[in-house]
Amino acid sequence: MYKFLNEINSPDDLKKLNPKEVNILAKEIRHFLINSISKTGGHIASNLGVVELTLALHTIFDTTKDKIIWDVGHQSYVHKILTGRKNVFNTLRQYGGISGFPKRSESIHDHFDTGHSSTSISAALGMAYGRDLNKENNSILAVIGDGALTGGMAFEALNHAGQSKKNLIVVLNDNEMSISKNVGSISTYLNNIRTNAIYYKVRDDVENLINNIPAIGKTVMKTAEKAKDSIKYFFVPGILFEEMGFKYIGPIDGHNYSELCRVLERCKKMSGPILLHVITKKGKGYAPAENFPSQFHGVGSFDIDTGKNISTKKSISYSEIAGRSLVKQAEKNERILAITAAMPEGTGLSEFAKNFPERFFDVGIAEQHAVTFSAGLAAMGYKPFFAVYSTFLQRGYDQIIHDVCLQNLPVTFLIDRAGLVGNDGETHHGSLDISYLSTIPNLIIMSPKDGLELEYMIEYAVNQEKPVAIRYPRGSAIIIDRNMKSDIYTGKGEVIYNDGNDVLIIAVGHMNPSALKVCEKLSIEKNIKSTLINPRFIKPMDEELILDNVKKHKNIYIIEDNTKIGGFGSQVKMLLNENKILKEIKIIALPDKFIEHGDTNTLYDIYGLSVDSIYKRIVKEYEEDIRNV
Ligand SMILES: Cc1ncc(C[n+]2csc(CCOP(=O)(O)OP(=O)(O)O)c2C)c(N)n1
Repeated sequence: MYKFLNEINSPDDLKKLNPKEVNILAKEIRHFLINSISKTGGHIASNLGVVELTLALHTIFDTTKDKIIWDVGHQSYVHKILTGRKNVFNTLRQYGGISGFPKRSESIHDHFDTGHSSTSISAALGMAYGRDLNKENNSILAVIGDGALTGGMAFEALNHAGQSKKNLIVVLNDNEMSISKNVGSISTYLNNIRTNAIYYKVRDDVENLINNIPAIGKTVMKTAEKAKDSIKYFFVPGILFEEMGFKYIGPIDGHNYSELCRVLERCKKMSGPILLHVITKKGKGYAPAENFPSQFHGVGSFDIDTGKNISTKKSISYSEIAGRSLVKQAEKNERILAITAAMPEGTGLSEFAKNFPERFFDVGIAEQHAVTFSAGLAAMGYKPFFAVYSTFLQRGYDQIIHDVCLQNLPVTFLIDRAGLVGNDGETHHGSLDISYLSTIPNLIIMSPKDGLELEYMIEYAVNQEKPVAIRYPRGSAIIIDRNMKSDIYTGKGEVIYNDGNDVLIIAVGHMNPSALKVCEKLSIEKNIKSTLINPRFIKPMDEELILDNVKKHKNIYIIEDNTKIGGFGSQVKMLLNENKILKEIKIIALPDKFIEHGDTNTLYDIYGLSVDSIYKRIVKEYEEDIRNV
């Protein structure tokens, strides 16, 4: 079907093509990407934007020895296609298939695993030092987007790299977008360079002209340079990077393959740290993605003609409930503020941003800054709510401890995507947060059993003068009982099912709806009678409720979608130990490993957290227990 793509099985095959053929190949790759991602879902817009850039990188460099680090890594699909993974591309992000991010375990062409943003320059610089210590000779490149450049790590790395004088190429892929429109002063700065690109061309021509005037030309230019700051700042694009010790090259057209090859070849021969500024268009070549790059950042399966999502219409998500509840609270309390680190849509904050633009802050991909920024707002008497994915909050760990909890400031963390997130896999699962948050003094940690309870918890948080964390999962919200009134203000957990004392289940957060089904099934199919507790509070735990019920039961299970180490279950075990209660507690939780990518239902099944697997385990152990009595 594809004249050139069919023959591409490694970068060596690409190197056989002439520029005209590569331009046809670029079209074929776009067609292939759109078709394939329309079925598997994935990060389409970013990949359509880097087709020519990736082709040029693989033409000029040899990734069996040269190292390219893809920041975030969501834009590495073209790289995957060119490096021998085209024939398994239909397995992208599926369980057992290839990952949506670079993986060293997947290919010799992947040199560093990514998923979280802004790491590439640090990793590349480390590799550059390693290369030189080894006395090796190869090129090392970091490909970083303008969005990822808003992350603090990127600046720390630029600061170090600029002084290091190491041979290192930073390719800045500037498409003016993060997931949403990019924010911040660096973004404005890049925008100025872009809009002045024509002016710089004129400037180069004038400079050449003056230089060529016999006798005085060079002197005139030197004098101009000496008058430094004002003139130089006016004359040199990318002066910020130059002043940091980089050689700035650009801006160049990121969709012009031949130009890219020419410039990359030049960069390859230069020494010291180089910043190559490349301008691309997110979604290039597919109108719906070009027109709506945010919506096409990450997609499920979609109809190619219309661009419409074809997965079944889901009910309201936890993120939407969180966003709407916060709007509701903010209407009553003008001290409520909302903060996001570049994820206004994903975290459900778009409506808040629209309703209260002056009380909404998108700080860029800067979670650590977002936490301390929130602490500052709280210190001024405000009620900041930082909505953030569980996995990305890991970035702000010390800030939660040092800047929020140590000072007992009333910042609320709305922790979205807690638990397994599915196809994005290892780098994105929110499987550690109960463990990493529970150790922090002063922090109230809650997890709602359903969408309705999430609303109550947000209202509860508004009324606390302490730090609060509320963790909830990705996807459609379940409502167990619309009429259920919450007595959350008592600070207590609740019994949500009780038809006897054969088995006790304590389920954290959204494990409750599954546990409820298990209880009903146990009763109907096996006549095993059970009690189900929703603890609501992970910390401080409702010790009384738990101890009372533990005493009444023999078969006790704790279910949580968090790693078993340091999770809620291990804290209950500690509680029993401290109270000298010698009872076996069985923890159904995630194992101590990084969980791979795949559909969440498949993963829940594999790791024993689906209704079916919980039910089977309890029945098996219960029946064994009866036999052994
Ligand atoms: C630490 C962290 N926070 C948030 C994200 C979510 N995220 C994934 S891609 C992205 C935007 C990246 O923008 P940019 O680097 O410009 O790449 P583009 O998609 O525009 O090519 C964000 C915010 C992340 N991957 N890592």
